Amino acid sequence: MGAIWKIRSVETVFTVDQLPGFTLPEVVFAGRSNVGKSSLINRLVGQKAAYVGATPGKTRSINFYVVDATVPFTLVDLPGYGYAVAGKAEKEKWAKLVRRYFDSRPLPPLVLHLVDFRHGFLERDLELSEWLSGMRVAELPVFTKIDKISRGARKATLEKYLKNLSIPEQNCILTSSEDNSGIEELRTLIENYGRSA
Ligand SMILES: Nc1nc2c(ncn2[C@@H]2O[C@H](COP(=O)(O)OP(=O)(O)OP(=O)(O)O)[C@@H](O)[C@H]2O)c(=O)[nH]1
Ligand SMILES: [Mg+2]
Repeated sequence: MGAIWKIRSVETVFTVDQLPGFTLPEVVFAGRSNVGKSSLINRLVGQKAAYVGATPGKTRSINFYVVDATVPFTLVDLPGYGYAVAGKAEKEKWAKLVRRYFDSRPLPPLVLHLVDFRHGFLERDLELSEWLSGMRVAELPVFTKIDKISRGARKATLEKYLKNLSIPEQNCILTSSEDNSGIEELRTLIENYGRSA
């Protein structure tokens, strides 16, 4: 068990001028709407800090959670990528805000790209990866909702998703906010990043 995490403060950002200055190493939760970004943050911090909903597009702001741990860091909850119902204007607003967030950081944050384990990399995920790499932002895949796939099928499922991608299997973290799978592993990864950044 890692040390207990405690949220020191929360900042909700809707516009570019509200973006907070960089103070601590940052870990970003990116991924399409409804993939489970907010649920995973809640699990990691052990409290219901982020708003979770059954309909996509729940998080419309960038939320910064400053966490006190052995070494403090900030968790950054991005609004879902490509919220299905959002129109063109809403998408452009998303892109502008998120781009300005990345541009404003002196250190590239650790970006966790959350991918639903029931679906693997969908078109929208590939689009997000391309968009991030276009900004020279490196990402690490974290699968969510693995409780939806039976244990026996997980290895083959992961292999299938990674087949045509240059991502080593050992770099992937499989998580569930439902049954806590992979949560400790992810906590350790984040703490180590916080220490080394
Ligand atoms: N079974 C299962 N359901 C999950 C898991 N994580 C999230 N969910 C459900 O998936 C839905 C979306 O979760 P959120 O955490 O709000 O997803 P999000 O990525 O923050 O969504 P947006 O803010 O809309 O971009 C909710 O109904 C959650 O209860 C999981 O690990 N397992
Ligand atoms: Mg959310």
